[in-house]
Amino acid sequence: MNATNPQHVERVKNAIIHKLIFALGCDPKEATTLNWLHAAMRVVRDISTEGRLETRRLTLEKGSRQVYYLSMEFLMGRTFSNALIAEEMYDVIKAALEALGQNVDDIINAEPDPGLGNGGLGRLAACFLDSTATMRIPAMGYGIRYEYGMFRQEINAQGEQVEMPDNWTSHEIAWPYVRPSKRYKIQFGGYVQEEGNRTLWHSADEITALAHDYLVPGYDVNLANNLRLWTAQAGSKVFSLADFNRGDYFAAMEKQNASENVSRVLYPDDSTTKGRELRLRQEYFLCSASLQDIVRRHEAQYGSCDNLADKIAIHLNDTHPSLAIPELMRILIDEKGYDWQQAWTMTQSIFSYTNHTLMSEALETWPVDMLGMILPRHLKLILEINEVFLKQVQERYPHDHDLIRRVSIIDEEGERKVRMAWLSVIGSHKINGVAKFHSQLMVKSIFADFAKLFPERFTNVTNGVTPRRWIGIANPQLATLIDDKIGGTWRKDLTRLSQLNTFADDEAFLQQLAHIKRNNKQALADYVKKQLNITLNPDAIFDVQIKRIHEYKRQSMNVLHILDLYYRILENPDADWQPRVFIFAGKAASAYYMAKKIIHLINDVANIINHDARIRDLIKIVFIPNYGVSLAQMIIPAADISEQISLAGTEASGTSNMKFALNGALTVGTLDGANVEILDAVGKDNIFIFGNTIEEVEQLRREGYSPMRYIEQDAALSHIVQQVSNGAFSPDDPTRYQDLFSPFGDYYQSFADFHAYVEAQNRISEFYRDPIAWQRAALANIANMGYFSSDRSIMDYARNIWKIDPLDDIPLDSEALVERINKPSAAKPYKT
Ligand code: 26V
Repeated sequence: MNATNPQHVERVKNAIIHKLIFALGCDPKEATTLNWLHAAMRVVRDISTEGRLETRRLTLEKGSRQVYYLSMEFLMGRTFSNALIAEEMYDVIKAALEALGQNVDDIINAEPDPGLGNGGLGRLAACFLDSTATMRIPAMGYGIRYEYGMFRQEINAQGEQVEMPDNWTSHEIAWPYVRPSKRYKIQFGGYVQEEGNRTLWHSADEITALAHDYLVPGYDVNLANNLRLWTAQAGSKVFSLADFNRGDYFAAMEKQNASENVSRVLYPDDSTTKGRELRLRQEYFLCSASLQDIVRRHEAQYGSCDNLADKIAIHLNDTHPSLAIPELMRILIDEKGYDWQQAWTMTQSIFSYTNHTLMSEALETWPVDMLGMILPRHLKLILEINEVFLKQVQERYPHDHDLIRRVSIIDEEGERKVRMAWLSVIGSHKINGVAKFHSQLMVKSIFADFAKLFPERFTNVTNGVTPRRWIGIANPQLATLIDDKIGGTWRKDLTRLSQLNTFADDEAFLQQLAHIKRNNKQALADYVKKQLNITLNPDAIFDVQIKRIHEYKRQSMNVLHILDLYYRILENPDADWQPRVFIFAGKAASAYYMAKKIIHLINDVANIINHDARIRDLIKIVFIPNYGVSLAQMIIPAADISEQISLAGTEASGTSNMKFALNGALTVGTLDGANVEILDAVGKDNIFIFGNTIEEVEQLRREGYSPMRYIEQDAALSHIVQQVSNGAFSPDDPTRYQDLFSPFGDYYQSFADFHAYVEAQNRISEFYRDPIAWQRAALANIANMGYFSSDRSIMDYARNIWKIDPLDDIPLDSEALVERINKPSAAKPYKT
């Protein structure tokens, strides 16, 4: 569609008015920004819907294999801006809205950003859905439509995190299709009974899962995939009309509320897996609804499940949906009548699993007793799977009893527990890590025994990010500059960015890059001024660490460097210091004491240094509250420095590291996660790598790591730790940080890396003095990020794990598209 064609603009304008009146029942004279947003969304959704119908038609016609991506989290970000870019309607909608007296950017920003995830794992799922659609891979995401997503973070006057509910659904009407006909019964509890060679599950409770479909349009392909999110509705057994008629409204509603709690709230905790029954119910709710839906769709097309394994792949985004393995077994055996071995062969060839963390405390286990109480049929199946598996192991290694103990799905030490990662490995034909380094460590550490048993199952797929959102939407000026220089094909083939390498000595081009960065920094400074009333100097180095707050990510080491700089400036005020702005954002799990303390420390330190007249604004520290996808889109393009400073061996991949580099920030980072591959891609002169290697980290651990040793050797470090511990930054509560930099703690070895980190930071300040050299390094980052597109990740999955070919390419015709606006569908009818 063409914004310079007045007929197109007129058509779209009329379509928006039409939606406003007839879809939303709203008078244009009284319409609010949200009303305009919803009306414009509906116009774009019509186009995406055509793409969706086309995708289904092609999939059915070809009998294509398709993949189902099961994830407890999807951090989709705002929908409208993404759909505008995907359907190439931004300009025409902008012009139409302008003609209606509306500003497109205000309308885009009025959309709430649904926080249906914790962090990297959830955002990765969203980038992947975008890439499946763009790469023409038939795919469907399945998740939960939590009524309350990730909490909204506020920072109180004392500088502490406060968690507020995020009721994001209150205005959500325009994008999803609610599917009242797509309901499934989800059973819980009760007992199992053997009847001949059949097992009957007599459940105790039942709730209903209801589907909400969110279209995910591909970029420039006229295809769309679907994200199906489930909400819980109380089953008919639950609402007691008798109680209600008696006037006991509380009793009547109580049971209903209890069962609908299953989709009430996202677990905001990626650090621990405590015995949380509701979380287990949520996981099963997702798995059962999705598996029932998958099997129904397959049978509708093929009449039986005999060829299920030929036609579908199911991918487990971490172990959270791993109950899908016994759930498929249950459906195939109990409902479809397959024998155990047939069902198991199908199951193993259908499932694949991605591991996203090596941190032992994040590896899920469920107490056997709890699982047996909530899902007795599934526990029985898991025990059978374990028995068959252990028998095979015993045949291969008859004398290795310790191996049997280690690989058993049931952890028999202490309270008996089901190890969900083991179940996922045993039930899948492929298991992957998320960066080369992580995948190597995975088979040497947590999965070493399994890698010996099934070496062919383990592989790597390095993460990636979608360039449509992370340049196209987040950094429109950079996108336009790249378009001008090399054309627009990089949006679908990010390796084309390498053509930008030819501009490395083109000073005019480098200055354009600098100019765009300056504009993005100014825009962020304006936001910070407006929201927090803190003034940032856009000519300072913007040094950014934004991610979940976690000890292993070492935000506190970043603070140690800030304090080192602070004391050095105080000591030598007249030296030629390079001004720095330190930007932090990120949420701490509500029960994670240390992470919350780190946020408090950042704010306490900011409060003192920002107001210390002797510093003369050479340092500014800002903690931007309520980090999420939309904030990331604004902060990342404004960064000069990307902090990726986790202890080597702890960060599985990282994905913000890719987004920053793609937007021309230079990384200061350890040899961890995908940093290792970013180093290879951009070259050692264009990245600041520091700190101990994994071998050195392990060596220190073996020796008995002694933080005291570093404090004794380093007067500056010793001074900083003393000051913080003695309350120099918390005069109202001098003991507040006594336990933070304890010389007996430091599990993540910040003290050991401190010196190297400060040196790397000093090199950065020096390097920044040469703006041309800096921009050349920034360009080397942008131009060499081609590999880190999620399109490449998805094609790796499609070829090597899911075995799915792309659908045929259908060229877009802009005239035909504009004709479709507010007209009945041109696509042929299909069955879902
Ligand atoms: C665990 C749990 C436990 C139960 C409560 C809710 C919850 C939520 C998340 C997790 C595990 C989080 C694992 C995770 O997010 N890993 C991150 O995955 C990114 C994508 O692969 C990767 O880039 C990050 O390095 C990795 O930390």
